[in-house]
Amino acid sequence: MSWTATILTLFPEMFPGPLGQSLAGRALENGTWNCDVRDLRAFGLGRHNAVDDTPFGGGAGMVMRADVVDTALDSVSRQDGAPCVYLTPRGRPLAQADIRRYAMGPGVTLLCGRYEGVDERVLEARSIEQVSIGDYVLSGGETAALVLLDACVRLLPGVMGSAESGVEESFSDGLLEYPHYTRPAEWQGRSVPDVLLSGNHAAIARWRREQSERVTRERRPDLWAAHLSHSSRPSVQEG
Ligand code: 6GU
Repeated sequence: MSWTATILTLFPEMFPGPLGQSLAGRALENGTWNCDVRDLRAFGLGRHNAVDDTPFGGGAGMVMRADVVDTALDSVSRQDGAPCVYLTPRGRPLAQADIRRYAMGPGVTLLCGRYEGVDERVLEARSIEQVSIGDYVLSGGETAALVLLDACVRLLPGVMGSAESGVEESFSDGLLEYPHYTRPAEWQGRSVPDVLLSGNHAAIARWRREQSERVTRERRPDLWAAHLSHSSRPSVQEG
C-alpha cells in the first residue's frame, strides 16, 4: 500500500494542484503516493449542506462545525499510525523533523480549515495535531497542506535521485546551505570563489561548512543558537 495523503477540504479541486507536476507528479503517477481528496461539503447538514455556523460569543466570521468535521473524519479509513493534522496559523511551527516523521509513516490525514477555523472540541476529542507553516495568514489551510505534502513526498523512497538524497541539505544538521555556483566562472565581473575551482576537496568542504555557518548566523540567529546548543563539536568560527 502506497503512502496516502487523505485531504479533507471545501476546495477539493485544489488537489493535487502543483503536486501533479514534476517530481511529486511522477511519483503520484507511478503509485509511490496517493492523493485521496474528500469534499467536506458532502458531510454538511440540512438542505444547504451547511458546514459552518456563527461563533458562540459573537464576532466576525464563521466556524466549521465539530459534528461535520467528526463525520468527515469517520469516513477516513483508519490507516494505523497515520497522524491527523489540522493546518492553522494557530498551530506549532512545522519543522523538517515533523516532515520526516510523517514521511516515515503510512501517510497523513490533512484537515484544511476555511473561515475562522474549526470548533476546538473536535480537535481536542481526536487529538489532532495543529501546525502552522509560518507567521503570516493564508486564506485557508489548502495551500499550507500542499506545502506540507511537497516536503513529505520528496522524502519518500525513490522520489529523489540518490544524488539529491538529502544528506547535505538545509536543516539536516540544523544549518542553512552554503551558496552554489556553476559556469561561467566569471559573470558580469563576478568570479566564483577560487577554492571551488581548486580541486582541493578538503578545502572545499571546509569552505562550504564556514559559509553554512556564516549564513545561518547572519540570517537565522534562532537556528544558529539551536545548532550551538545541540552540537558538541565547536564551529569553524570558534576554532
Ligand atoms: Cl497552516 N493555515 C492558514 N490558514 N494560514 C497559515 C497557516 C496555515 N500557516 C501559516 N499561515
